[in-house]
Amino acid sequence: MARILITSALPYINGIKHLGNLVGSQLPSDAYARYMRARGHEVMFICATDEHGTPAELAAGKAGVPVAEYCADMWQVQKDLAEGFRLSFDFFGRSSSKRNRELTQHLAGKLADAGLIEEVSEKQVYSRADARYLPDRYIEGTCPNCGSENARGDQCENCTKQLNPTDLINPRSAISGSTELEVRETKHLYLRQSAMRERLDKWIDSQKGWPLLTTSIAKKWLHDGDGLRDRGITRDLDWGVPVKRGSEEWPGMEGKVFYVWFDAPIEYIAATAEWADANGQDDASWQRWWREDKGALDVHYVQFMGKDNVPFHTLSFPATLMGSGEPWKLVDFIKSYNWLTYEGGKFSTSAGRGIFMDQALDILPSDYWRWWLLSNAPESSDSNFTWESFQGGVNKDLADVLGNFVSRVTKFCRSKFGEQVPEGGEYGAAEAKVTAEIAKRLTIYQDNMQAIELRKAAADLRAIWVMGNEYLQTAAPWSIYKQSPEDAAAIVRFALNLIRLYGVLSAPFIPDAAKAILTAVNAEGAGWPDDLDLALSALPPGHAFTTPDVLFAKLSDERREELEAQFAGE
Ligand code: B3M
Ligand code: ZN
Repeated sequence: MARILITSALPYINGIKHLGNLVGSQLPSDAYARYMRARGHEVMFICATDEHGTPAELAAGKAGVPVAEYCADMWQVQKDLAEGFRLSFDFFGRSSSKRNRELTQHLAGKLADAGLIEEVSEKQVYSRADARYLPDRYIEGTCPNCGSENARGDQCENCTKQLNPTDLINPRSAISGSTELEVRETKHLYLRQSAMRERLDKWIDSQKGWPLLTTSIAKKWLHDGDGLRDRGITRDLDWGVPVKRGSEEWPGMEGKVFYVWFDAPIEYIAATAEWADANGQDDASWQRWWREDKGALDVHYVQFMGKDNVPFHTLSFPATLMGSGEPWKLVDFIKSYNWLTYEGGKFSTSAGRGIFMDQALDILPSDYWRWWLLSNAPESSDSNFTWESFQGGVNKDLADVLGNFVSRVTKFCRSKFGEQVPEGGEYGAAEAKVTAEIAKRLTIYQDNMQAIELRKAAADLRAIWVMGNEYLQTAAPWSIYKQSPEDAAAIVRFALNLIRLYGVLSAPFIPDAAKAILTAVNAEGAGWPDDLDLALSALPPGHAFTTPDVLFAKLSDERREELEAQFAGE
């Protein structure tokens, strides 16, 4: 048994996330966490809302409520949606928590002690029309790296380059659109990432088996020209973690806050402390996940995120933790995702294009979405959501393959033998053959789950469902029954055990259906099939079950067309 720490990138607080956000970190991390728990490992699975910075202020301003109130409300909304999608976080925290404030100030103090923070008199963009400084997302313009016209002051989403507001060509205010901007001097703290370049380089080289997407992005920013620049870690904003050096005031930094990307990843740790607080546990209980001097040496730490977040997790956050000189647990494996597109284009909040988490749950239960999203996860390249593909996934995989198998077997059994596992007959060559086939594919499924190749793992799972269908089709208990009820009984017994197996194996992907299946066959506590032969005779003759309702309803062509039109946007 291992100890596995899993974090999902923290969703920004500034609104309800769309399905592309969901499949880019929270959902795959959940499937992985569920799988690891099912295999008997001790798992700590953490997420939180990312509440600071300009996006929060801008969204609260738009909603016309104070930012603290906006964040509190939106945290609840996001938490409820996470539950709606059955995301099994051990804790869903808030980056605005007291724990995060204290830990962020603590780490900044340690970095300063280590000589890794520099006070810089800096040029910031000031907008006369808005009467304020325009950090990060308050300013937009053309990317000096790729020419995209919608780069923001902190990063270009198109090419992932981290930027400073003064880098932008033709800058404009994101608040008023004003281009009457001027550059003023103000004092800020910089994290001397450049001083840690060698340590980071060595550390990245020592990481075995990181996905290519992750390593190439990290290496690019480490070596490309000015890649690893010192980063400003403070801002002229009201909302955020006040700049302090540990618990001491920081002369000259009054009224400033830390940059959102400085405190957000620290919240992974702080949220684990919040988990301890919420459960009446002491500091030792969260430190054993995060401090190598307090028991975290044997923890395996996996992070999930969209690819635009990779530079912050491979460079900035490790720089913070390493630079502190304290033995914090660093990430062991970073799983990063490409983009999900919607009907060939971008998801767009402003144009109402694409599907958002709340809308999705109004249309269909979470398992339908989980299945399509995970079996089409943008793992090796971008993926494209289309209603047609979604309909195919629902109707073919879930309804025709899994749902139909469960329904045919239980209904046939009920009509011929009653609602209990039938007695008589014995498993023969056909059962041995399909058991061997499943065993082979199950090993591949497990390997893919272990490697977090979820799209491939979903294909394996589906293949295992198909094997049951093919077995049933060939064994044809409905025709055997006339000559030999005994032989039909053995087939049905085997098939009912397959249903139980499917309940266990499917849980990381479709937890509600998996639970319904296991409840129906009266095997809620069923564990992972370490011994497949045993697992396929776990339900003994006489074991009672209940025939479940339809597991998955099909999506009709008319309904699909309706949804297509509804979500087409303007
Ligand atoms: N909130 C960025 C995003 O939503 C960000 C992730 C923070 S992880 C520490 O893409
Ligand atoms: Zn760019």
